[in-house]
Amino acid sequence: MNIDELKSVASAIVTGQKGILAADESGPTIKKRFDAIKLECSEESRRRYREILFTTEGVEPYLGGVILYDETLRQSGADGTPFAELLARRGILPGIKVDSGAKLLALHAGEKITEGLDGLRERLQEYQQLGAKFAKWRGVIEISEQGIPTLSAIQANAHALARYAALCQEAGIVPIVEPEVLMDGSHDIVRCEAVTSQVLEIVFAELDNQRVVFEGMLLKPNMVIAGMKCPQQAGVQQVAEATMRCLERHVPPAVSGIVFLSGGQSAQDATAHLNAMNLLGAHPWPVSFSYGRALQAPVLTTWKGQEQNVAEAQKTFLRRCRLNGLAHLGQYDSSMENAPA
Ligand code: 5MM
Repeated sequence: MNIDELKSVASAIVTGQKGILAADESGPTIKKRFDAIKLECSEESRRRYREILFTTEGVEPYLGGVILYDETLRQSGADGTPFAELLARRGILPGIKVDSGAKLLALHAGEKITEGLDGLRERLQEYQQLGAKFAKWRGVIEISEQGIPTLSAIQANAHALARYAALCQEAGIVPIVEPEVLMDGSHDIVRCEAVTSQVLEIVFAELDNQRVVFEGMLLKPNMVIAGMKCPQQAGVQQVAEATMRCLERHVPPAVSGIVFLSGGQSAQDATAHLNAMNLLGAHPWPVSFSYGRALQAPVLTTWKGQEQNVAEAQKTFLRRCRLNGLAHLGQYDSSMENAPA
């Protein structure tokens, strides 16, 4: 492991206005997204969709990295250039999702554990040869009335995240550690902050136990936000303050960057929250984005799977990248949403 190299890759991803496009939807997830626009989900339609995103002109200042799925890392653009190379040529680092998904945790009704550690050392070597510079693993923590999350489920997920991160650093790949406290449910923002705090505490203790070097990793957390079914939804400022308070208390300053997930927020909310956090003043780490749905949902509804909509879909994608890049600097304003492209 070369710590300086890991640190320089991690920092490059979040430098300036940059953040990450999470385009690592697994087969079932991308099918769900295509079903919503009534598009057949085939290897070619998935390839074409990712090509539209990756060839959008002008996104370079705003994207430091793109997270790919195994299939996508092996796919190429129309001219035969592998996607990883196509992105790297534009100065956008290719990354890879390496977990194999959240499965039911035994003896823990309603809770999940993310799997994928078996054979990971060997897979990382192959991914590195295919051009991946960083990786991602997502642990999922649900909040519900019946004593969920349990301490043991949090510990199991934190341990898996730490084992994954250690294997990545051993292979010279920057790990993105994603412990996602889901925003499904009716819990309020106070409960979200308490659970997120506990999760981050345990995750960083496990990372430390496994000797993960904080400077050579990125954290991909949820924002502290009320559950989608909670009658009291918090305002933008409240979300920003609670999230930054929680992270500043529980995330070591040595971590190279924070790249939030959007978790089901609307595209505009995710941008507004990021902006408000960056307006709160200096933080110990760059505070940026690693959005999936908040970058892609408007693109999919514009594209609708039809070639005649490609130019408009790319314009939509560029706009969301640019607005989130501005939010990373605290320079976004909601009036920009209606300004001409
Ligand atoms: C893009 O979606 C990623 C993969 O999801 P599945 O494993 O369920 O197919 C997902 O991990 C994503 O990177 C994060 O949840 C962040 O995406 P959002 O949409 O929450 O910003």
